Order: sequence, then C-alpha cells, then structure tokens
Amino acid sequence: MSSDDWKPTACILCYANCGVEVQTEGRKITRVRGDKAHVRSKGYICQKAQGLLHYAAPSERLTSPLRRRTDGTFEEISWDTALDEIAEKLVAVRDTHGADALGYYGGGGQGNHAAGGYGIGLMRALGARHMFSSLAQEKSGRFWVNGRMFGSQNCNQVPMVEDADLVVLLGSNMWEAQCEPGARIHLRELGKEVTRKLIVIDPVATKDTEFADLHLQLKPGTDTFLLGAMVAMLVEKGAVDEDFIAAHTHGWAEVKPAIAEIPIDDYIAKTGLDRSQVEQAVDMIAAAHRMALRSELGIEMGRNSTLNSYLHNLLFLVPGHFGRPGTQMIHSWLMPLVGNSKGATSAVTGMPEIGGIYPPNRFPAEILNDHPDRLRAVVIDSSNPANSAADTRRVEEALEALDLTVVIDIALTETAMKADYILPAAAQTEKWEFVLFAFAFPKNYFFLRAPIFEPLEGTRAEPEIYAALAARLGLLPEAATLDQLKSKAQTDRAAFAAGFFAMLKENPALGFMAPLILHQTLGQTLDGAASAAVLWPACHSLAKRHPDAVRRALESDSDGPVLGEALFQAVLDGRHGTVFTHHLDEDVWDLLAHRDSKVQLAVPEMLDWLGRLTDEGEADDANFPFVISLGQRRMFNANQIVRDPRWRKRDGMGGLRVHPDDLSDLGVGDGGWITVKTATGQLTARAEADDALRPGYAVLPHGYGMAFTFADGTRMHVGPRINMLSSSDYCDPLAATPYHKNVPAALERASNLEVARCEEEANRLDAYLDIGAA
Ligand SMILES: Nc1nc2c(c(=O)[nH]1)N[C@H]1C(S)=C(S)[C@@H](COP(=O)(O)OP(=O)(O)OC[C@H]3O[C@@H](n4cnc5c(=O)[nH]c(N)nc54)[C@H](O)[C@@H]3O)O[C@H]1N2
Ligand SMILES: Nc1nc2c(c(=O)[nH]1)N[C@H]1C(S)=C(S)[C@@H](COP(=O)(O)OP(=O)(O)OC[C@H]3O[C@@H](n4cnc5c(=O)[nH]c(N)nc54)[C@H](O)[C@@H]3O)O[C@H]1N2
Ligand code: SF4
Ligand SMILES: [Mo]
Repeated sequence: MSSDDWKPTACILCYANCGVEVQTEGRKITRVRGDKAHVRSKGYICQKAQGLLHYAAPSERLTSPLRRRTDGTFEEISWDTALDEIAEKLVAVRDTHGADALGYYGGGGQGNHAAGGYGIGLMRALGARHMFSSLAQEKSGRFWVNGRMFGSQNCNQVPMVEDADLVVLLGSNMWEAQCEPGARIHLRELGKEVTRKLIVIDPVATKDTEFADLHLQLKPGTDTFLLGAMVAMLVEKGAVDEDFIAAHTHGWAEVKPAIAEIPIDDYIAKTGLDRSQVEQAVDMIAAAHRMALRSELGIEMGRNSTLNSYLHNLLFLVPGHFGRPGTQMIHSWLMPLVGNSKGATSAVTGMPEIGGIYPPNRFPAEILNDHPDRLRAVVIDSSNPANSAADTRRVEEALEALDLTVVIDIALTETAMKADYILPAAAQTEKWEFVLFAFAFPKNYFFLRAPIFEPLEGTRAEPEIYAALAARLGLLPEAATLDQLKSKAQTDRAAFAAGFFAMLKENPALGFMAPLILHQTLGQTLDGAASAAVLWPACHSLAKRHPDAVRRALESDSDGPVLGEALFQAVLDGRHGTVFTHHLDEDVWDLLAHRDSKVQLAVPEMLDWLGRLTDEGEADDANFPFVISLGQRRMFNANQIVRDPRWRKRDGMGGLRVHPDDLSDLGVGDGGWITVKTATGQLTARAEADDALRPGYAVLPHGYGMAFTFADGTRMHVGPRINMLSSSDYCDPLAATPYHKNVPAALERASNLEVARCEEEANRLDAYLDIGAA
C-alpha cells in the first residue's frame, strides 16, 4: 500500500483529539500513525490511538432503528416508522405535560460534537430547557466560578505548560489522561530541564511524579484544605503580587481578611502532609516567574469541587500568574462548548443551570419524582449514562420510568437497553465531525474531519436524524423557502446571508432552528460536509469579535464578512486542522468577559463556604474505612467509546489497585478478588498491589463495565461497572458534580461464590482474547 493511502482523521479516545492518519481495508482501519501535518498535534499520539482499530467494531453496530416491545425485547422498524412515532410521542408528551417534560442528554463525546448544536436546537425549539451533559459531571463548578471571576461561564483557562518555569499538576493524571497533544513530551521536558520545575499534587504517585521536583501526596479529598493553606501561606510570606492585584482585579479587600482567617496548621493537618512540604511548594510558587496550573478531575470530582475551583483560581491569581505567556490565559472559541447561564433553574429539583447544562447527578431526581413538571421524555445522544452517571441502578430505574426514551448511538449500550427507541448513528469515521475542545493560546485550533468510510448501511449521521425529526414536527420552514435559500447559498453567499437573517428577523420563533435550517440549505452545498453548516455563523461572529486574531491566523488582510467567509472556507478546507485565531498576549484582557477587563476576586458564596469549612468533619464512618477513587484514567481505558475488549493489551478486567499493606491485611494476594462495598452498592474486582497509593486508598478504573456481545450472542459486562458504587447525592452542593474520587468504602475478600463467578468471567474473556489474537 502506498503512503498515498493514508487518510487524515482524529483520534477520538481522549479530548486531545490528536490528528492521525489511517490506512483502511474495506470498512476497517488497519494502521494508525500520528499526522505530522496536523496543525496542533504535529504527529504526536499515544498508545491508545491504536484503539481506533477496534472502535465501532462490526459485531457491536446497530444497523436498524429498534423499538421496544412490551416484553422488553426489541424489534427492527423502518426509519420512517421510528421517526414518525418519536415525533408524535414528543409532541404528545409536551402537549399533555408541558415543555419541561422534555429533555436532552449528551450531544457529543470525546470526538463528536457535530450533532450537539442541531440536537439541542431541535429540543429547544420544542420548548425543552433541560439539557444534560457529562461535562456537568466534572467542570460545572469550574464554569460557575469562572463566570463570577472572569464574567462568563465560558471564559475557560489555558495553563501554558510549555512556556512555564513552574508547572503545578493538581489532581491531573497527565501521562495517562493526556488532555492535550504532546502531554508526555511536555512532562519529559519538565523532568529534563533543570530551570523548569514540576509540582504534582495527587494522592497517587502517578507516572507524572517521576518527572516532578516535588510530590505532595495528600490524603484524598483534602485539596480544599491544602489549597486554602497554600493561598494563606502565600499571603503570609508576602508573595502577593500587589501590582497585578491593583491593576487587574477587584475585591482583594474582601478576600484578604477571609484568607487571613485560615488556620494554616489545622488545614495542613487534615491533608496528612508536613508543613515543610507545603512550605516548599509555596516557596516554589513564590519564586516562579511563570506558573501554569493544570487541574482536572482530582479536584473537580473531589470533595468541595466548586470551592476547589475557586481556591485553584486564587492560587494563581494572588501571586499574579495570569495574563502573561507561560501562566494562565483565557482562550477564544470558534464555537463555545458551553454557554453562560443566567439564573435558570429546574422547577423540579431547584438545580441551577450552569454553562447551559444540567448535571447527570440530578437526572434521576428530575424523573423519579411526582412533581407535575418532571422529565418524561428524553433524547440521549452519544452518551451512556447507564454506565457513566452516578448510581447505575437509579439511572436505569429513571430511564425505565420515562414515558419516552430515545437513544441515538452506534452500539447497543447499557443505556440503549433501557430505551423505547434506538436510532443507529453513523460512526465517527463515517461522517464529517469536529469537536469544540480547542483550548490553546496564543494560537487556537479547529479540526473539521472528513469521513474515511461511507456510513454503514442503515445508519445516519445525527444532524440528518434531527433534520428528519424537525420536518415531521413542522419546525422547519416550507420546502420552497429552503430551496430558495439553498440556491442562493450555491451561487452567492452574501445573498444567502441576507436572506437567512431576514427570515430569522421576520420569524424569531425560528431562532432555535437556525442550525438545522443552515444544515438543510447552506449545508447541502458543502460537498457532503452538511454538518459543518453550524460553523458558518460561528466563523462570522468570531471574525467580528476578534478580527485581528483571525487575520493573523489566516495571514489575511480582509475584513468584515469577507474575513468571516475566508475563515469558514479555511475550516472547510483544513484537512489537517486550521488555526482560527492567533492572539497577542494582551488580548487576554479582551477575552475576559467583565466589561472593565478585570478579574473579580471576591465571590461571596465561596468566601462564605470557606468560612464554614473548618467545621467540616472527616468522612470517618467505621463501616467504610477505605476511600476509593471511582474512575482512574489508565493505559487502556477511554470512557465508553471502544466496546470490543480486544483493544486492551493488558488490564482486561480493569484491576482494583490497592496498597500492598492493605492487601495483606485483607488476606488477599496480588491478583485475588476483592468485594468493594459502598453506601450505594457493591462489586467484585481483581486486586492489583500498587505501592503508588497511600495506604487506605484504593482505585478502580474508569471506562470499563460495557457489556460485550460474544459470537454466541451472550453478553457480559467486561470489568467493573464502577457507578454501581457511586451515589448521585454524594456531590457538590452548588454544581452537583460527583465526589467520585473520594468515596467511603469497605473492602473485603470476595466470597467463594463470587470468586467462582468472577473467575469464570475472566476465563471467558481470556478465551475470547485468544481467539481474537488468532
Ligand atoms: N487513558 C484515558 N485518558 C482519558 C480518558 C480515559 O477514559 N482514559 N478520559 C478523558 C476524560 S473524559 C477526562 S475528563 C480526562 C480526565 O483526566 P484526569 O482528571 O487527569 O484523570 P483521572 O485519572 O480521572 O484523575 C486525575 C488525577 O486525580 C488524582 N486524584 C484522585 N483523588 C484525588 C484527590 O483527592 N486530590 C487530588 N489532588 N488528586 C486526586 C488521581 O490519582 C489522578 O491522578 O481524561 C481524558 N483522557
Ligand atoms: N465513576 C465515574 N464516572 C464517570 C467518570 C469517572 O471518572 N468516574 N468520568 C466522567 C466523565 S469525565 C465523562 S466525560 C463521562 C463520559 O461518559 P459518557 O457521557 O457516557 O460519554 P462516553 O463514555 O464518551 O460515551 C460515548 C457514547 O457515545 C457512543 N458513540 C460513539 N461514537 C458515536 C457516534 O458517532 N454517534 C453517537 N450517537 N454515539 C456514538 C458510544 O457508543 C458511547 O455509548 O463519564 C463520566 N463518568
Ligand atoms: S493523546 Fe488522546 S487523542 Fe492523542 S492519541 Fe492519545 S488518546 Fe488519542
Ligand atoms: Mo470527561
């Protein structure tokens, strides 16, 4: 096969979305390599990219819409029947119970956000307000805090790791989880270059700590105390950047006394660290010229998630590590991943919407409720809440309780098993796709991927599904109007723009339908890339907001709508990604959404919470003496994306990592079986001795527990379904993000009966893997 046969696409197994090139045979990917021409990742990939060979395995694909029979089994039905019935039922639910009874869940995973805008637009046009997303299992607290401090919930930070002389990794598993292209190169460089320092704050001695100058191996769930103590010590040591505070912030006068109240030694005592270790970290921060602070689920899914995000921000703002290269920056979006909510709440649970989305942790309570406005009909796209949301049993009960559950997926997921209708989507390799994860500064990147295969017969790209539903629901303009617009789009973009916006002005009710109208008009003129239509207004809007940064990115000197069109064309043509903005450092003050371009340091709710923190008791229930982390990122997990277990070179059953001393106390050998119990549920997993952990802390992997269908048609959950153990109520009081990283648990040697069952499952998997390898 010649090298011409390499086709560019993206790895979809984490949100770094590295550019890759693949070779194919028939409908299979046979080889994967990094795409050197990709503007962002420049050839970088990790071992997981080979998992693409197993994505959307033929044995797991759905090829026909399915409808649940009364006995719980599914029957194949035609697309027309499925869409007619779903449209009819959505309207019936709305007309009987009101629009709040309609909801949407998902809209995109690690590699596919093209569907979201169309699906959400459609549901909003029907009057729905409740959009759930897995993002609200992690980042909502951060969004909320950023809203207050930077003026908009989508003012998102970029830690400029590559240019920093001090990098702090706070609950971020960078080697395994990546989250940015080049992550491992950046870690290796930090390890090698003596003038650059790395601090890792993590209860686990992760691979990242091999490159670190200092590892603070705190007790899990005590970050709030550590961060509080660190900020207070910075103040005590006079490491406050008074000039920065005066020039760029408000509210220091309110924050300073709150920080002065922090009982530093008491806080440090809670973390299990020595004062000297914390001082060393604080001294390193005080001495740094450019600090980049990268945090992830370790604090977001940890106790006091939202307050953690606030203290995290203070940790870089107080010493002035913001708004300069190598520190924390704010990036521009081509299209924002999240919105900026202004006070909307759910009538049923009182949950505030944050960033335009509602948290999965509130999903069951929005349904299992006798409130008249409860959720009764939900469309779930690209998400598997029956495995990924907290409290699996309760989520399944909620899905069953709905009057209508529609699941759009490529596979028969645990969630699909509970649906009334399942609609088979074309896989991410079979359609034009993109993601909105573009978190970089000063250059920022977008990657519109072309399909590498035709859609599998019987499947459809999601925007087409939504367009077909919209037509049945009578939400689209008449065919003649659409045709007129389409022919304008074909010949004269400016005339199309005028016609399109005139139509919206005349009929503002069409506003939410704008994405689908674009899809059905402009989209039909884009050589197959119809799903990119929603990017067209985004390009124009960006060119208007940041013309200089767009001009620099495109090396263009045009202006106005010409610049917007040029950007749209560059995105359409960018088979190896597109630079959409190239900012100057000072643009960061424009990207900050407060009108006066200043950071608001004082957030009363957070200061109040901080004041109450000292009273917080230890989670020391004698029945649950361990703390377990539900959801570690590892070499071979990738959310719920690859269902064929053959992609894993090891750790096939997803081991429970336990400190060797704990294992010997439990009387279980390395490789033996342990039953984990929490207040919510229990499961059994294979033990793996791991001295990287603190004693008393155990860890289960994320991304297992998907049911796999063997050749004989039987299904088996491969590895732990960790959310059997989690609770939707053990969460942040403000953002409802789950405290998955710090769950009280009991560990015990599994019963003989359990051991026999688990061994049998492990043997079945081994047998399959042997056949698979043959
Ligand atoms: N291999 C792999 N990579 C992935 C994914 C995957 O499934 N597999 N998923 C992707 C997704 S969706 C996401 S959101 C990201 C998540 O990426 P990360 O959040 O970086 O990954 P995690 O391993 O979940 O957790 C981060 C770190 O928090 C630490 N931690 C646990 N408890 C605490 C605590 O109490 N305090 C502190 N400070 N740290 C703690 C853990 O030991 C771990 O090292 O990864 C992405 N990348
Ligand atoms: N206990 C615990 N739970 C967690 C976490 C944890 O650390 N611990 N992590 C959380 C985090 S950070 C995240 S991001 C979530 C992720 O959890 P989910 O929101 O469930 O998202 P994914 O795991 O990415 O699942 C993607 C789904 O999309 C389907 N899919 C793949 N390609 C396509 C396509 O082209 N079209 C359609 N329509 N579907 C497709 C897959 O089959 C799969 O069902 O899990 C969360 N759950
Ligand atoms: S870093 Fe993420 S996107 Fe890049 S190759 Fe690895 S798993 Fe894929
Ligand atoms: Mo995530």
